[in-house]
Amino acid sequence: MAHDSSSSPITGCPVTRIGITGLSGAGKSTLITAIINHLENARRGALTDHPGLAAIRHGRWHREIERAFDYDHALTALTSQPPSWPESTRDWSIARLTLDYQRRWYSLRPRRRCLELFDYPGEWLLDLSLLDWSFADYSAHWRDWLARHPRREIAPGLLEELAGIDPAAPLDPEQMESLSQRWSMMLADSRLPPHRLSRNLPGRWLMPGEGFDPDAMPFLPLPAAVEQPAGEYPQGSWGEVCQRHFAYYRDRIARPFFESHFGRLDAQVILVDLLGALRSGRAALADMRAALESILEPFRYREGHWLANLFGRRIRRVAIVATQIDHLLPADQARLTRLLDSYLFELTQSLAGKDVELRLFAISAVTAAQSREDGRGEPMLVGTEKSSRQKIAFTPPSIPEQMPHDLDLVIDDLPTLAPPAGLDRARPFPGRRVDGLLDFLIGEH
Ligand SMILES: Nc1nc2c(ncn2[C@@H]2O[C@H](COP(=O)(O)OP(=O)(O)OP(=O)(O)O)[C@@H](O)[C@H]2O)c(=O)[nH]1
Ligand SMILES: [Mg+2]
Repeated sequence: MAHDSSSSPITGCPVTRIGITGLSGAGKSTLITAIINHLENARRGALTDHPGLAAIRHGRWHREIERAFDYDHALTALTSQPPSWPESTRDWSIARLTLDYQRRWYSLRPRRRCLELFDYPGEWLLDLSLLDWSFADYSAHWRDWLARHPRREIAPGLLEELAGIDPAAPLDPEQMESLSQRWSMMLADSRLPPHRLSRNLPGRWLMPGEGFDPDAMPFLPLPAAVEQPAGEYPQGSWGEVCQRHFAYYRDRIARPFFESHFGRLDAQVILVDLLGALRSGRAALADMRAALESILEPFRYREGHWLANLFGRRIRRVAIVATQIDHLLPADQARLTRLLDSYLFELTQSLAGKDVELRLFAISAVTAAQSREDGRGEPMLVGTEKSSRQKIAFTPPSIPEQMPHDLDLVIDDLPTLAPPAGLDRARPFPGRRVDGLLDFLIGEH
């Protein structure tokens, strides 16, 4: 377990803090629920496959803290008849647990640690790239992204209209309002199927969180501002207003979030919907990988770089986790791990030898599909369809072991499943590799 001299305000025990993030719908809340359930059921064998976790006797979740992760609510949803997934969450929360460990043979002292799982939207993590940008950099990135497929088609004409704005001209409030609306729609559409793109900055346009209103201080990228990195614009002009609002967002909204939370994290889990991206194909895969590269960029900086200090100094372990692999046949689940490895090879290489240990996982937090054989002995999966609640049988697409270098890979669509019936808090939930992930994060080796 990571060594940490800070201690928890409620119990006085040493604390390990782990950030858990992923874009909306990646499976954060379900995974945190499954982790708590596994730790609560340590005595019932939920962790026995891992020697690094064998000393954990008991995990207890704390309800009584501020902004507590709503485990009660998630349990109610998952264990009801019929069961449902936890509700979507819109802001950050903390799941705090105390873990009681077996005493060491030479010691009479009971051992206890505190574990905090910090659940926050991945959309906010993506804003990390923006912390290092000027308004001209921001405009340049968006100029490039909007010029390329599929964003070009998602928002036809938007780039041309933005490019037509003279940053020195007085801002037209009506045009600003209509462009802001199209901007927000472009971000929302980019995130959804069929596109499933990841880099939808600024993150708080999609996921504002408490106390932020994107309409109060709107800004748009202005391609014509790219040529003027010094950015001296008349008062009230497009350039002056957008640049000022951008700087406010970067310095007063995005940065403080990282400053108050990141310096304290020991490990970070980043959930990715790899199966979703594979259904959308090359552009989604490329965008997701670029997003991961920019998030992990601070770990590549030399010691002393302000972004490295903010983010990387303390975090020693990073797990990139493909979720919901229960949608695949068991043999394909194993292949997906190798595919993830092949997909992120360059990223893993670039962090080798750095101060951070990066590990890739493919998991299912709560397994919702069971494998069976059809009449001809062919393997298939059965589960309950999420919206109709009908029992379904399906043959999932097979997964290759390697990612083509040009990312030219698409798989067929998959059904969305309801949670399995019969989940009980007092027994470990069925899952895959939740314990392996925990072992990487907190195991004693
Ligand atoms: N089959 C399966 N589906 C899952 C699993 N985990 C999550 N899902 C699906 O993914 C959806 C989103 O899961 P959440 O845990 O709410 O994801 P989140 O990242 O917390 O989402 P937001 O709170 O909206 O940001 C669920 O409603 C399920 O449909 C899993 O382990 N197996
Ligand atoms: Mg959630």
